[in-house]
Amino acid sequence: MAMNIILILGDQLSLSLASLKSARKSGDVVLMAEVMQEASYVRHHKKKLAVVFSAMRHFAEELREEGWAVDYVRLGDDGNSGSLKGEVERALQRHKADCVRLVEPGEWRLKSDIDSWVVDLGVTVEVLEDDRFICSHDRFRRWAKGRKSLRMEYFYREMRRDTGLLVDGDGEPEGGQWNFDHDNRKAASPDLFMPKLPQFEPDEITRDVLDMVAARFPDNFGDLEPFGYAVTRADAAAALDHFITRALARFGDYQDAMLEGEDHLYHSVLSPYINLGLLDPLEVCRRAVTAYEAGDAPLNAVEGFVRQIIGWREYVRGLYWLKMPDYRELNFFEAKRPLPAFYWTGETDMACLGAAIGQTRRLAYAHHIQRLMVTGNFAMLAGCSPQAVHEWYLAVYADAYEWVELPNTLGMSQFGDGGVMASKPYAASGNYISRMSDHCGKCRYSVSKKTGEGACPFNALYWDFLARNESKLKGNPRMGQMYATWNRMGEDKQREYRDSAKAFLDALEWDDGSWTATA
Ligand code: FAD
Ligand code: DLZ
Repeated sequence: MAMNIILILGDQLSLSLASLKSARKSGDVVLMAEVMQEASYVRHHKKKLAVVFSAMRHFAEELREEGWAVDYVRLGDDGNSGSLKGEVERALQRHKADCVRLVEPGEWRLKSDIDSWVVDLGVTVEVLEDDRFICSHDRFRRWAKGRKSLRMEYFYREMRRDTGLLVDGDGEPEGGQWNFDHDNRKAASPDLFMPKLPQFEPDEITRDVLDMVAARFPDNFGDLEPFGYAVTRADAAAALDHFITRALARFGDYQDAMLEGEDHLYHSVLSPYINLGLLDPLEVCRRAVTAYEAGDAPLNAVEGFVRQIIGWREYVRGLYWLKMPDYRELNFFEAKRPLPAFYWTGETDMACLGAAIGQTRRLAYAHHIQRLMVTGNFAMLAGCSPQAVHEWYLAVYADAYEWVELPNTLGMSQFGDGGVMASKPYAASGNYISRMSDHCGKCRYSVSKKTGEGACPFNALYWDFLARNESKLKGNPRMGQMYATWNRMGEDKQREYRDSAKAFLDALEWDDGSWTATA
């Protein structure tokens, strides 16, 4: 039988991968390749590069221990062509093979590239569906077909029934409700006990990767060290254990909270591992449900956590493949500004933004509400182009891959799709941040001051955003109350808000492109 090259991409680090299941340990060769094409399509955070490369190298070792023949190409290896296509071509020649098999990539960009390989390389290219997701492309298309609105909630109920998670024998939801979100909006207070996140000491493989990233990507965003991410399946499992036993019980209550000096509160920080393939999403959910069944975590926490994974995560992936490639270009508000320079430098007097961007630089992590209601909200209110915002999110987080990042950024946080994902924009003034965090007490700006010098910029930006986009939003039934308030305000007050927003935006320094220029 002829030899096949089994190409495993950097975010496909699962022993259960469909391409491995269909391969022969004696006869086929696994190819993994570090290439500049993937390392530079955005200027990834240094920690993201280190997590991916180190996890890839550890996974190659694991495969060898399992008896696979692995051909691993390092970024600095002589002759590295810089692209996946080039590395496949070289491997086909090295091993005298004429068939490459791989699991479909997570990003449209790479899928288009792979589509050209059959012709360009003149070989057989077998692309298998990624069955690590619960919902297949076909299943999602069937769910979406003919629906006027593609709301996550209805999709999620089907995933609950499909997986049997938190449903009884009649397919009815545990606790009588599908969703306990209304219980999950408590503001955090500083006297809460926050579990410290486990830190994993870099081993020799990781140290080599850290040296390589430091040498080759010195100008990329973010701090490379200290580095404490898990890069093996065993350490990712330890991170999951830690979350289930120490944090899950309070995950629901404080899901939307933000607290100075607390980078993750009761969030799991598991997304990098799930997205890389080190943890299986269904297994993660089952562990949470087992904790509920054992009486170790309440239903609002476990349902909320399970919803993020079998609901949101599967839903955004389905939506991405349903709507791409056009989705990436959508810009409902026709917003054109670049990002403020402080998204890259972290230099801002706004305490909430300073905290979210500061920890993003340090850790390549911010939790959902920081991403949605602080950096996302600000960028939308300021009129930044959703494509510029997308590029930032894709670069700065350790868990960022376009299939999950783009719908969350362009759809959920920027309303760039005009309401496919969200029924109204996630726009909020300083009051929201004040209610959900303790940032405002330490901020140079006053959240109770609405306009002028020293007022929280979110306040004027919020009304300016509504005024600017009135023609696009006033027909939205969920925005009616806000426009009624705006229209009752009177012209002088309205002008004050708009002038205040303009003065703030005029004084900002904007990204001149130097941070986003790729190699
Ligand atoms: P937890 O709060 O502990 O949630 C548990 C798990 O649920 C996560 O690990 C993740 O796998 C999943 N999850 C939660 N929310 C979502 C969601 N909205 N979409 C998909 N999965 C979800 N998530 C990414 O994995 N990669 C991204 O690039 C990404 N970009 C985002 C950009 C914006 C603007 C926003 C608003 C959200 C983005 N998210 C992204 C979703 C979410 O913010 C992260 O998954 C979450 O913050 C990861 O931290 P955690 O592991 O502590 O999550
Ligand atoms: C993110 C990433 C990086 C930084 N580098 C590589 C790489 O060198 N080789 C590789 O196979 N994969 C890498 N990845 C992950 C890919 O970018 C990812 O597979 C695609 O974006 C599809 O999700």
